[in-house]
Amino acid sequence: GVISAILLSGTVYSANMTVGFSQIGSESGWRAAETSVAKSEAEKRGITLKIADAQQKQENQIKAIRSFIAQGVDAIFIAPVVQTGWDPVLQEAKEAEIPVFLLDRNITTKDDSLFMTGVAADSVHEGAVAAEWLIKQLNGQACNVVELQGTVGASVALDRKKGFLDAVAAVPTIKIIRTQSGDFTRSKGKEVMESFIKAESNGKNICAVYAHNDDMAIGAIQAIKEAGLKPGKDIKIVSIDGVPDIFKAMIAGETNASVELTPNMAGPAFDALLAYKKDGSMPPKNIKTKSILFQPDSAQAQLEMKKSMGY
Ligand code: GYE
Repeated sequence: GVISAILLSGTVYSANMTVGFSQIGSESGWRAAETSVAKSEAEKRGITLKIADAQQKQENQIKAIRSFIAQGVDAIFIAPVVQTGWDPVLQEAKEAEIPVFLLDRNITTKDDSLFMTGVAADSVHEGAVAAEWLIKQLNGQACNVVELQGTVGASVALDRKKGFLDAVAAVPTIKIIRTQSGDFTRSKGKEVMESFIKAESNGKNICAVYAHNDDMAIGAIQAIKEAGLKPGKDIKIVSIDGVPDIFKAMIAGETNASVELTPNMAGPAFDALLAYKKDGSMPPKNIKTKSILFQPDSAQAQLEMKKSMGY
């Protein structure tokens, strides 16, 4: 009758559900967008979302996860700042029968049953897409590349590095002459780029920047300008994320390409959670989002689309 219809509809589960989200911090524009999309996706489904900001520290994430377990939340979402060291706290969640969903970064674990699914892009592929753009642009011309890496130990930094390296390994005229972490932030990206410029004949020895995210690319643009060079022209730039500010930089002619990734990581995780709570159905171990490269010709349209989506 009426009661079973309500039970079967699934909405009865979402209405009273609480999800704890251990977010990394606010290092980048992409991260801020992910947080705000998570809030609106929760609201759409009538789910209560509690967000804990870990300020880039795994120990803060572990504390937040323990507190979510103590509160008896219905599920835990984690954007894992680094790749290793999660098994003990995930074991605690498993013992408390709280399903865990990973967002936007991966972990290495001995036991895959410690999480339900991970929603993320293929970061090795993102690095390869960035490299292929550069290889095509250069068309055989020699090029010294500097690399701005993401947070040390983060899966996305390791994988974006690997994907790019593997692709350029086949092209002996492309050399990565310097590489360092800029921690995914604008300020660190700028600082590291300044030191690269100083060490490489005031930037004249640098042909291209590969930044693991847009914010570091934006920092690099500032450093290049301050050194009296033209970003996007004297030094080519390719990065990852597709945030509004990088499209603005493309429109200004100051950067060349970005591999977009959606900030909507929470939506697919909520859907997987609702399906699981409804009838126990298990999601695939990985839910992959797309990676599409954008260049200045489509920057205006992308910027408008992002705006209309509220990013
Ligand atoms: O690309 C970057 C960030 O983990 C996919 O983290 C995410 C990355 C994103 O802060 O901007």
